[in-house]
Amino acid sequence: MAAPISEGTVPWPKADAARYTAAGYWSGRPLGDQLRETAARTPDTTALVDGDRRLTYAELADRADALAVRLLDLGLTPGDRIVVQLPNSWEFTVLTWACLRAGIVPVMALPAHRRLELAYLVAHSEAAAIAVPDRLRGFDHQALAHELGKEVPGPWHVLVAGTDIAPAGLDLRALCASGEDPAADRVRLDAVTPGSREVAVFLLSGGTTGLPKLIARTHDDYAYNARASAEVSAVDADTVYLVSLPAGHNFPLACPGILGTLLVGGRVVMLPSPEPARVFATVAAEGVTHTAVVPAVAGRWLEHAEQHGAEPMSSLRVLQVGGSRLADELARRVRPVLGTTLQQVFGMAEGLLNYTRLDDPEDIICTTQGRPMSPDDEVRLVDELDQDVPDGEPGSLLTRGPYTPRGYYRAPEHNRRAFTDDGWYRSGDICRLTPEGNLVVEGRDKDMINRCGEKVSAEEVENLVYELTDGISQVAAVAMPDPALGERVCLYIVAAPGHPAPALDAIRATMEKAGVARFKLPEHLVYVQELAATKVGKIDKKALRDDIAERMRSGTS
Ligand code: OOB
Repeated sequence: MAAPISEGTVPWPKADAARYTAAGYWSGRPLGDQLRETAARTPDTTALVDGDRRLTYAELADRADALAVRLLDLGLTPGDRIVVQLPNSWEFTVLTWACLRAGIVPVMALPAHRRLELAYLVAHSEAAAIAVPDRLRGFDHQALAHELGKEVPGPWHVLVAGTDIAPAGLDLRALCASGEDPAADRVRLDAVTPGSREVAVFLLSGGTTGLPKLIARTHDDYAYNARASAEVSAVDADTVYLVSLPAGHNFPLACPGILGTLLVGGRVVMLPSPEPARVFATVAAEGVTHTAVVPAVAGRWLEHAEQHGAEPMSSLRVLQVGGSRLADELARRVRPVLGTTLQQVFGMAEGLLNYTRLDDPEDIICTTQGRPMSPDDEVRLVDELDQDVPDGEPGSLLTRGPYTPRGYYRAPEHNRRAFTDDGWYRSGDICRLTPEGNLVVEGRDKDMINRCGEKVSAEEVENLVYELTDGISQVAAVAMPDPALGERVCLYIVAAPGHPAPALDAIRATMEKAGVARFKLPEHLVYVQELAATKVGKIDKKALRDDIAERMRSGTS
């Protein structure tokens, strides 16, 4: 039997919870109920578009309810976990909505994850099911999903979106069909409605440790996250929101993303990737008004518009950019080239969201990462001793607030480091506050590589390389600057005495074979006799980052 989720979560202190409720941030209503209510208000409006498939609110809500009931009939019970590894698709949205209705908790994995990541997520969340595509980009997700079940002690359900479904799998599309009796489904689900303080979804942390952490987001906090985001980005019933980043990321899921748009009666359009030609055509065809991208994608879209014209983007009112630092120079091109308002978003799956406001002066929009979304977000910038830095000086960002949980799921030891004793989350971002009260992200003091918005833990990569590759005496993974992706993973290696230095291709192949997601594989190697060390004898990552940046500049890498 899987342990109840409540045993692994860290609740907000009672006084804070009462404060957030009194202020109206926490509504006390689970997300599934709130979505149902929107659907009841605008049943005939189109809610969801994926290629040729268009679903009205009534159709979407009824399909989600039917799926929720079928999941319960399969033997899943409220509180059970399901790993969701679906590409951007209507099935993703129906399944997420269904889970929120039935109190089944989706664990938001990424299509890029492979055996190592998925096995860990299944084990750590004690999942009873997984939802996968049959195949994607040549990879057999279905076969892997069945294999993962061999390690699961209890029943294991594999839900497959696609047409090529093995006999042991369940056809997710069939499970998403409209029910015979929507009213009966509703009654059945009313009986299992989750409490608003219960966990709604598990998000994955960007991670600075060996393994990614799970972030338990409650119905109350996540609904607030989505609704308040909708307000700051002017998402309403007239909005057409395009999803092209992986939908399981917090940004496209709830900032305001899919959930924020559906909560206010807008329309969600799903595309499998942010490839410019397809995006431009879809924006024009669907009249997209809002979308969210990482800086690397914004750069590709700007280039595309400069080459082919921005006319197809004329309906786009707000381009949200976040996930990694947007260069001021790129930011300044958004309005002139695309004719749209840029909104910088500096957020984290752990909670805190900072937004530039749509009516901020252009200079603020282009040179800062905005300010906290909620009046009750608390932010401190501190030095190494956790003392507040003087105004305007860079410091390490700590935060608490109504949608920032107080600890990771089932990670008490890690929580002692990642949170202060009084509940502040240590984001690891080095920021400075401008006189107007906006944050500028200047760097980070966490050991992570931000590859095009995908976060790679240096420690995780180092552990894998040690484990999988012979002949290595020391290894350090560091961020290497990259014009297209922002950063890539670079390895510094000291070969063991008497061993030939291992080649990059061999290291990558071994890691891939072991089941590591491709975006974590090293893309560059530097062999050295020894690794730079700090005064206390730790590997000096900063020196290594400076070294690789210098090698790139001078072309000696
Ligand atoms: C978003 O969430 P995560 O959890 O993948 O990553 C969070 C980290 C932040 O701590 C920061 O290091 C970095 O990503 N980051 C940014 C940034 N936005 C995120 N660094 C500089 N400038 C930005 N604008 O990445 C995320 C979650 C919700 C909304 C947007 C992004």
